Amino acid sequence: MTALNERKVAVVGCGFVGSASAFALMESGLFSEMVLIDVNKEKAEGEALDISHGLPFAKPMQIYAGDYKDAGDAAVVVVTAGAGQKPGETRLDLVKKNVSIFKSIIPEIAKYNTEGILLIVANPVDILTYAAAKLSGFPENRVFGSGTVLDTARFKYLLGEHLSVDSRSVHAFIIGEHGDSEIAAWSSANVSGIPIHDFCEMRGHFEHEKAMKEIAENVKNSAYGIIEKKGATYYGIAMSVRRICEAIIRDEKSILPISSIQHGENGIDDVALSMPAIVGRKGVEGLVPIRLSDKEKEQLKASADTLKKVLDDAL
Ligand code: 6V0
Repeated sequence: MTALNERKVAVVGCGFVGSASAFALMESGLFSEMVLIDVNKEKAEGEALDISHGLPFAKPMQIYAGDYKDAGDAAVVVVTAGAGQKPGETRLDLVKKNVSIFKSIIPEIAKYNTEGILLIVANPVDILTYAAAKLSGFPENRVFGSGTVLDTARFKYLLGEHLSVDSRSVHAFIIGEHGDSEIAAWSSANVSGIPIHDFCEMRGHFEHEKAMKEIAENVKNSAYGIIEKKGATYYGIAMSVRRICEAIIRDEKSILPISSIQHGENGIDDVALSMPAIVGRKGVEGLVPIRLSDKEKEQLKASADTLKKVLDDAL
């Protein structure tokens, strides 16, 4: 068993998402060592060099391309390897390809690293988080997915724009699948403690139903729109990866909607999906039971059922 280096991160998969995440992590100053791993070693080497050349403007660290052995002492292993969505494809369409890639990657990681945290980013992230937990044999608190952290950021951004207020003062979650069945948890949404509808009215917006529908649809379809225009999404997820790593490494116990295996909460069992959770150095330290309306609970259950069907077919 290799002792962990608390200041080391490994990024597996150096495509758009992996390289953007590596760049964001370099800038974060959270780590002093980062290994990049990709089946295409040259790509990993190229990214490591390119990102290293920014170091004189950031904080010193070692960045290099390596293999799974080099990830043995990483405190966090970020897994972005896998095919991305093509225009028109859903995240669930990626299941077969990416589960098969995970069957080769995860046991390799777990062979050398037994103590670190596995942060799953590749899609469909909920299915792959479940698969990674089973394939690694790690305790479940140490295997979780970026889940709806990105969708929640999109939600806050859009609400911030709609209400002309700093998106960081918006408290609202997207929960469930990171994908088409996700749910905007409106009933608990607020701006600095003021219920969302009250704040909307303060800002001169009174057509709540219409605005809620438009904003939730916009969040859900964001990735499709970006992929249509530029072929992939990566900056938003890179910042999400950075934020999650920050919560872990600094033991912040921040509440983030990561994807983890559920055990009976809201009547959902043995499937990974996103609910707000406390994230710290031990990984997932507990779920936060935010208030949900009966309709939101039903939608969450339906989201879990969708994922469960895919899981049953995929694993
Ligand atoms: P990409 O640019 O095709 O990069 C994928 C990388 O993985 C490539 O460099 C491949 O060489 C590498 N790879 C493939 N197989 C292996 C393997 N067996 N071992 C090691 N490396 C391998 O895709 P992109 O970076 O755009 O997307 C990566 C994944 O992230 C996809 O599944 C996306 O759908 C997913 N995203 C997840 C998001 C989230 O919110 N969770 C957001 C955006 C994309």
